[in-house]
Amino acid sequence: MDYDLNKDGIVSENEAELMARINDLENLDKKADQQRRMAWIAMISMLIITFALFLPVVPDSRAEILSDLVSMFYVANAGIIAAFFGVEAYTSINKPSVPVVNKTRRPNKQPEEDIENPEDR
Ligand SMILES: [Ca+2]
Repeated sequence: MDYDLNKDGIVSENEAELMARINDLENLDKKADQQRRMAWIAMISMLIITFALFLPVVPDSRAEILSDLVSMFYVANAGIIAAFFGVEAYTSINKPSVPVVNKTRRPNKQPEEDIENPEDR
């Protein structure tokens, strides 16, 4: 990735900070995608194993042997799904998903901002 955004040959502190922030956001995005994918796989695999056990090709004896394993599988996958929703709820409470800057921007504040900036006069 090119860190010299304005192509002046120098990576300034602002550019480095901005790129670090962009990298952090991209990593958070990838992490969220991965967690969402894991939750989907956990849900879908629970459905698949349930249907697979009721297929006629699976003998009753094998289903009986697997019953302990399958019940553990359900608990583990339910744990993944619960953790996913728990983390989603926790992070949405503690920090806004949308940057605060966008929420507090008020277009009717323009005249006051001009007064505050003496260079504009
Ligand atoms: Ca630069």
